[in-house]
Amino acid sequence: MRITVLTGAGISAESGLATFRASDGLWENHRIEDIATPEALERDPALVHDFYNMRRQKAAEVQPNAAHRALAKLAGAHDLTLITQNVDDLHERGGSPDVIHMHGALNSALCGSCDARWQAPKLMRPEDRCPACGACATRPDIVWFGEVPYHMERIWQALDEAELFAAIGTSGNVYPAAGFAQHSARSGVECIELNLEESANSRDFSRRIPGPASRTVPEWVE
Ligand code: BJW
Repeated sequence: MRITVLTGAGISAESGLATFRASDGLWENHRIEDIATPEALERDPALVHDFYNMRRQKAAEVQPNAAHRALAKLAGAHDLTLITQNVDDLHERGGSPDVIHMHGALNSALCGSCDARWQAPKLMRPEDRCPACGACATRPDIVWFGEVPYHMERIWQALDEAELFAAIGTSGNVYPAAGFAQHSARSGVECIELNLEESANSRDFSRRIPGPASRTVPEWVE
């Protein structure tokens, strides 16, 4: 069966990574909408680098959970396209062979001048220089608000070819990902939501499986 799965911060919550919109999901009193922008990097590069340095360090300390591992198992049994909004590498470390990171990756650095990419060091600093062109314009390889998410062509194709779409642990607040269920439902594709709570777009799903991902995802995959 052709299945497309979208994951969000909720799938990594039980591994110990904070979600964005929970009451404890703030960064030094900043909303994610105020810090995850190119303008924020320009305004206060040290603050933005600190945010991603902290998250890179935390992501390296935690382990994939049963939900990440269950999706790796699903890939072995079906034609699965796994899209994540998450910038951690827990899907890869949980055994998933091919993960589409539509919002980028913490372990990658990007040159804002020449678009070169390289392995991010543990601590990125505003004064770091690009190894390719030498420009002092390095940034985390993350898709911020107002920027175009990565791999969109491949994603729309996977959505159009899927027989089943599932969204796991995402609040449905951020587009274009928040529109995937509606897009799929309009083509008659069955849409399933696995989430601790109702999301902003729960109405677009024909079935909801409530509960923590570490329980619901392995049960759903079985
Ligand atoms: C559990 C659980 C457990 C917890 N088990 N579940 C007005 C209308 C429509 C759109 C716009 C608009 N104004 C602006 C826009 C566009 C904008 C947007 O959507 N803004 C909104 C605020 C309205 N979007 C963009 O700018 C995007 N680009 C774009 O649209 O380009 C145009 C274009 C698109 C396509 C083609 C061509 C052109 C870019 C968005 C970039 C988002 N970046 C971020 C930060 C960077 C990454 C990072 O730092 O990590 O990505 S924002 C942040 O939100 C992050 C996440 O990936 C993303 C989604 O969050 P997520 O994963 O849903 O987390 P939470 O915390 O919100 O929810 C957690 C969920 O888990 C909850 O539901 C819990 O219940 C659940 N949960 N524990 C199961 N144990």
